[in-house]
Amino acid sequence: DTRARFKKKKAAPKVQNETARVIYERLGDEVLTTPARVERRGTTPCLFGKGGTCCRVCNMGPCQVVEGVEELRGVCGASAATVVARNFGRMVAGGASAHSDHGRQVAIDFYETVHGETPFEVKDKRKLRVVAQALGVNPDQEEQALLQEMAEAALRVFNQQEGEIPLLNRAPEKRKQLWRELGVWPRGVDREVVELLHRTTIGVDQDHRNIFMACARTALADGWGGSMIATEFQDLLFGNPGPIKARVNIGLSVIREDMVNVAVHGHEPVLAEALAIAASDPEIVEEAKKVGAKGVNLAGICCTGNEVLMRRGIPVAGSFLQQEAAIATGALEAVVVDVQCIMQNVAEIARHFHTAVITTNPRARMEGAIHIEFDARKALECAKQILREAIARFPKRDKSRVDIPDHSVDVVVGFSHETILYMLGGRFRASYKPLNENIINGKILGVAAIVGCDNFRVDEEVHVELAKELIANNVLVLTTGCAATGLGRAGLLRPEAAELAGDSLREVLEAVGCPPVLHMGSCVDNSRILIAATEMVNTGGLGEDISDLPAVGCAPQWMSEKAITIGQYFVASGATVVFGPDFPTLKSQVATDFLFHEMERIFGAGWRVARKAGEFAAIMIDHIQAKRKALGIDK
Ligand code: SF4
Ligand code: MSK
Repeated sequence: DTRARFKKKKAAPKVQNETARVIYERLGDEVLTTPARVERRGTTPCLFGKGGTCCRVCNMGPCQVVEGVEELRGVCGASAATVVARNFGRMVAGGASAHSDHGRQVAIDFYETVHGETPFEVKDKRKLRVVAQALGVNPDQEEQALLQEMAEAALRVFNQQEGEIPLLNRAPEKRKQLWRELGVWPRGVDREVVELLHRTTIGVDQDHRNIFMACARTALADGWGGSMIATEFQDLLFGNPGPIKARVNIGLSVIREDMVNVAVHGHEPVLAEALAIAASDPEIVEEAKKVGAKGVNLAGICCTGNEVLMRRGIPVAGSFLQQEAAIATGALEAVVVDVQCIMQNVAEIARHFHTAVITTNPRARMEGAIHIEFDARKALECAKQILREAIARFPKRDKSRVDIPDHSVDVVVGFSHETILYMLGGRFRASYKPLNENIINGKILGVAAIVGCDNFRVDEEVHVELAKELIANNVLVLTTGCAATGLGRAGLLRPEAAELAGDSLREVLEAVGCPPVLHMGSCVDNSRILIAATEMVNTGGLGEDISDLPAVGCAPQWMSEKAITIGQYFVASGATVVFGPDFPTLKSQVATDFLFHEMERIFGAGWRVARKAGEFAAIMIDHIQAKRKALGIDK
């Protein structure tokens, strides 16, 4: 039977990531790790599910639908294109709700902060007026009134029922006109997500084209709404990232043998910020010393890691792929989690060590975890309570089981769009013109974004090979999310990596001391890429719209629904994206043609799919060359 089959297979998992591989090998069969689960399940998941043609939105199904076979439509008569579009729409709604619920929490934290209810304060005063203007708030008013009005305007982005989300006004004129003509300018995040879920229930929207256009509107609500609120208000509260040196990957300077180690894992930085403050509190340091440690050391995982890396230089132990491996070093006293990308297997791995898994958010609890609820209004008390739980675990650490492979690597991070403007743009003219001039004269061929997750079902680190190929061809690479951590592990976030770039890109990078791959933050920070692209048009004078730029995005190892939403908001904003190693619509040619070709006609950008690094690079470089030709700058 299935159970016996699963048990019989011995784990010999393929692991793309060297650090994780070393640790997993040491674990052997002791614990059922995620790669072992992949191995035991086999390599071929359900093809209907994978290709998007399994419908289970009503109880007459599930219906597995085959395109072009009349008898194999859904019981209700649904075509493959409709089923695929509905499933895709539900992914977009899921992804948008995740990032945007994060954004909403940041807006609430900001509201409470400006009303004096949290220990935080608004750190970035320079950016205040820029964000106020983007929200349609009059920046020329007394600061406290301005802050309160901004807090209310930020919350309205989510619950507004009619009208337009104001942040989209930042986009180039031509794009705004297009969104209005197409009727895809989102009204409010909540309305768009709920409407998309409604449309994709049984018996509502049955035109795949209409569903895909609703996907575009919902995704725009996320990118230019919820995610942008998250990015901008986190910057206001915790500071705008600037260039900072740090370390990534598991290693002795990241996970410390002589300290209480606490991994912060998830997405919303407010918890990690509070933990960072509490970790240096003399009272907490003293308590750590009493149990024989030198103090409390924080290390990041996934996007919480990227947030504190960008702003505080706190090291990142790992991306999504390394969450189990970090625990299996045997040296983590606690993994503190909030929301998103925390695998349930984390609790299973932790059970074999002295590590406490501490959930902190009422939206995300886990079996086998301790729950200490985090409330931003009592941020420091909560953070200290969490750290005390970790400190209490330190004496239980079994030194004979501690093994920390020393693979950590130096990185330079903190490339917010303001930093890029300063370093590669006009330091004194505050414009992207100098960057654009280097694009026009061909020193920089174009710009590519490598974003998104890493994925246990992909055997190789596609991000790394791809980035090397792109920079060798003089393409400047921007990165966010777990892809950024992987590129850091490979040493590509160091200025010295400029030596891997083509001659002309290297010349530009060496003049300013930039790495060839610029870490722009967590996955909500893809909104920074939207702003950078907009600024290249608005202040840099390269083309009239984002779709004119020699720029392209990709998510070669996407895993989360959030990546699909990100891809869709890039496409609707005029940036073509390449996803891989597969795509959730491929079992309907009709639906896929719409996304890959018809969207290109409508938005000037479409979706593509590739598997291997070389295929990604070829598609992306061809796309950049085609845009250069259209701009008349192909030399
Ligand atoms: Fe089947 Fe139609 Fe129900 Fe979907 S909505 S499960 S295709 S009957
Ligand atoms: S954490 S969404 S695995 S990037 Fe943002 Fe990483 Fe993807 Fe989660």
